Formats: sequence, C-alpha cells, structure tokens
Amino acid sequence: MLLVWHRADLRLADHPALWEALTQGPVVGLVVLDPNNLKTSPRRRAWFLENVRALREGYQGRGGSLWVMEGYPWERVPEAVKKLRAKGVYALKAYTPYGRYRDGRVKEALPVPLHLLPAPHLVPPDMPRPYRVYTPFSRQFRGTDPPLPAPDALPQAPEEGEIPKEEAGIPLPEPGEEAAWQRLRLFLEKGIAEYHLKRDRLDGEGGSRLSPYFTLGVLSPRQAAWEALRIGGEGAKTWVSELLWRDFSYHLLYHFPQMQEKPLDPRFAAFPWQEDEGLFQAWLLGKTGVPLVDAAMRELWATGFLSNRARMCVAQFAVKYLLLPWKRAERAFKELLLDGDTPQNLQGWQWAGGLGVDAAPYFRVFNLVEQGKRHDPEGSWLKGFAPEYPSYEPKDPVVDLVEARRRYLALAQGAPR
Ligand code: FAD
Ligand code: IRF
Repeated sequence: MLLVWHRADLRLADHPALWEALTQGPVVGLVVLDPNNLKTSPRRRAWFLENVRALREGYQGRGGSLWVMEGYPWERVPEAVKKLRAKGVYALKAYTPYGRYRDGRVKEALPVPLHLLPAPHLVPPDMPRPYRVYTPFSRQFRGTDPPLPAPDALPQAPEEGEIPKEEAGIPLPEPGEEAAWQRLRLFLEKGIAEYHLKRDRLDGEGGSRLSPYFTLGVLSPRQAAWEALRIGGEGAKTWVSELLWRDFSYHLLYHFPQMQEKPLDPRFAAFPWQEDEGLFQAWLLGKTGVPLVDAAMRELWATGFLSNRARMCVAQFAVKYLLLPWKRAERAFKELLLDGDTPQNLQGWQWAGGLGVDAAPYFRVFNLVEQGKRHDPEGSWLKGFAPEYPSYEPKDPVVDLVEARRRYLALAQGAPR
C-alpha cells in the first residue's frame, strides 16, 4: 500500500503525486487536519473541510478511500503508514515556509520514503534563479504540458476518520472539483474574452472567482492555463498573466521568506507605523467614512471575497492613509478571505502598500474617490454594500484624504535609502 497525502491539492485530476503513486501500487489518500493550519476563521475552516469532504466523495466514487486524521502531520502521517503498512508516502512539494518546515519534520519522522513531486505550477516556484521583478519572471513561462486526467478507478481499501462539520457563518461556494470546473467552463464561455477590459471592476464580475479553488488546489493553475490558452485571444492572455502573478508570489516567498514578516524593501523596515486601535477597527469593520473602503470591507465580511481592485484600494488605505501596522492588517484581511493564501496575500499587501514588491512605487497613492467613479461608474456595487453613501465622496472620514496622502508621502520620502 502507498499513501497519497493531500494538503493544498484537494483534487484527483492533474495530481502528479497520485499519478506517480498509482504506477507503483495500490494507494490510499490521506488528509491530516493540522491544528497549525486550522487555527483560522470558521469560514476558512469550513471551506477547507467541505473540500476535503468533496475529495473523499471523489475517492469513494472511484472505489477508493481517503483517510482523514487530526493532529500534527509528523505524528499522524507515520501513524497512518504503520496502520496501513505503507511502503511510501507521495505528496506534492510545498513551497511556503511552514509547508517546508512541516515536510522536513515528517520526512525525519517517517520510516519509509516521502516522495515530494513538483506541483503543477506554470513556472516552478523553486526555480534556482530568484527574480524580484514580475516581467522577467513571467518570461520563464514557456507553455504547459497537458494536465493529467483523474484516475478512472481507485483501489479498494478501508476508510478511516470523520470529517468534522463547521458552521461557516457565510454562504460558501459549492466545494469540490466538479463545481470548480463548472465555474471555469462558465468563465471560458462567458467571461474570458472580455477579461482584459473588465477585470478592474469593483464588483469583481469581470473575473473568474476561481481563487478559493486555486488556494486549496481544487483546481491547478496548469489545468486553468491549459484551457485558457486553447481559447486564446487578448482576454486569455491577460488571464494567464494573472495566473503567473500567482506563481510569482510563490516564487517570491520561496526565495525571500523574510517577506512573511518584513517589507521586501528594507527602507520600510523602520517606517513609523501607527498602532491606533480605533483606526484599525474602523478600517476592519468598514466604518471609515470613505465609501469605497467601507463597501469593500463589508463585502469581505459578508462574502469572503473581494475584487482585486477593491483589495488594492483597502490595502493602500490601511498602509498609506492610516499608516496601520501593515502586518497586522495583512493577517486580519487574510482571515476574512476564502481564498486567503500566504504568498498571494503577502504579495498583494507588499505591492499595494508599496513595500517592495515589484514596480509599484511607494509614491503611487490612489485617489479613492476617482477609483470608485472609474471602476463602478453606475455606483451599483457601492449601493449594494454601503447604501448610506449617495456617492464616492467621503462623509466624516476618519482621516482627511488630502492631508493623509501628504503625510504619507513626506514620511516615505524621508525614509532612509
Ligand atoms: P481572476 O481575475 O479570475 O484571476 C485568476 C486567478 O489568477 C485568481 O484566481 C488568482 O489565483 C490569480 N490572480 C489574479 N490576480 C492576482 C494578483 N493580483 N496577484 C496574484 N494572483 C492573482 N489572491 C488570493 O488568491 N489570495 C489572497 O489571499 C489574496 N490576497 C490579496 C491581497 C491584496 C492586498 C491584493 C491586492 C490581492 C490579493 N490577491 C489574493 C490577488 C487577487 O486579488 C485575487 O486572486 C483575485 O481578486 C481573485 O479573483 P478571481 O479568482 O476572480 O481572479
Ligand atoms: N493542509 C493540511 O495538510 N492540513 C490542514 O488541515 C490544512 N488546512 C488548511 C486550512 C485552510 C483554511 C487553508 C489551507 C489548509 N491547508 C491544510 C493547506 C495548506 O495551505 C498546506 O498544507 C501548506 O502546505 C501548509 I487556505 O501551510
């Protein structure tokens, strides 16, 4: 028997570790409910658990079985190996600091080999030469191999472990690979052709809304890019470049793990962030008096999703207008997102906050009134989430936008270089 250990790859299709293991012998799937991953918000725990449930149904539907155990992986994986008398464990390589640490500990604790196979990214995150700039990184993409199909049948084996039920508190998208593919197909049919024109809409309707699936690997970026490139055109090209931004974030964090705690640009290490509880709560709860920010933060609480444009605006507002400690805001923001993902969220915050990710200079400060007018011209998104505002003009804002902008620029220019 061989074990296939699923982590951020809750799928059966395009899974090189499952594929490889099946060439070696009968397999059993395994998910370890890891307290280090699951000490997060109820919505995120629920989203993960529901996708584990869908994966188990995928195994069952093919005659196989998925084990679910709870505890530290360096204790539970060896335990599963012992119970099954497994000859090896197969998994997709993890690239985040915790993922690498965990896999190192599991490897040491195992009496059998842990085979870590490259996960199907568009550009391998662990490519030896580090890039700090997106464009040269993205040129490393030379097309993809075709994605692997899901196995038709899986070997029979006993099943073990319950999947706990968790109240999300918000409506969740449909979990599982089939639902992800439905959404992908809908986007390929109806959305991708105009993606390059509509992706900046504040209501997020120009995008695919696939991010919660990508974050848990219910869909792989290779599957998505493969389908998009078959369609072609300007929209598909732009969409694949966004998938590459995702891979760029994995690449950055792999090579610069210090960005988990510190600005990539060392000039911002000693920036005078202002620890102001009142302002932090006003931002987090969407009570700033700035219509765009309030609509966005309330959408996030209510749905667990936010368009890329709105994310950039609220992150900029927190970092540049309110000077809130960026790391605290970044963490709180991630807890609310169903797609919340360590590398992408860090990259997003460091990019929007002008903290050193690529060509987003610190002196670019959005005008949050203009952003609203331009990317929600009818005001329908604003009306949906912050109906008390008749327009994008601030109403008793917690900071004066003009004054705050000036203050930030003066501080940033004064930062030692
Ligand atoms: P689409 O427009 O359909 O794009 C397809 C996929 O490409 C996305 O699902 C995503 O995987 C990737 N992608 C798109 N835009 C970006 C981008 N700017 N950076 C990196 N990858 C991208 N994305 C997350 O998945 N998790 C996060 O925690 C996260 N935090 C962010 C924080 C901030 C401050 C910012 C500015 C961006 C963040 N993003 C994050 C990136 C982006 O906003 C979302 O991926 C995107 O809005 C998801 O919507 P979609 O699936 O419709 O994307
Ligand atoms: N991976 C696991 O192996 N076990 C878990 O319990 C996980 N829970 C998660 C919960 C949420 C909200 C997310 C992701 C996970 N993951 C879990 C996937 C991790 O991202 C992945 O294991 C990574 O390699 C380690 I979002 O951090």
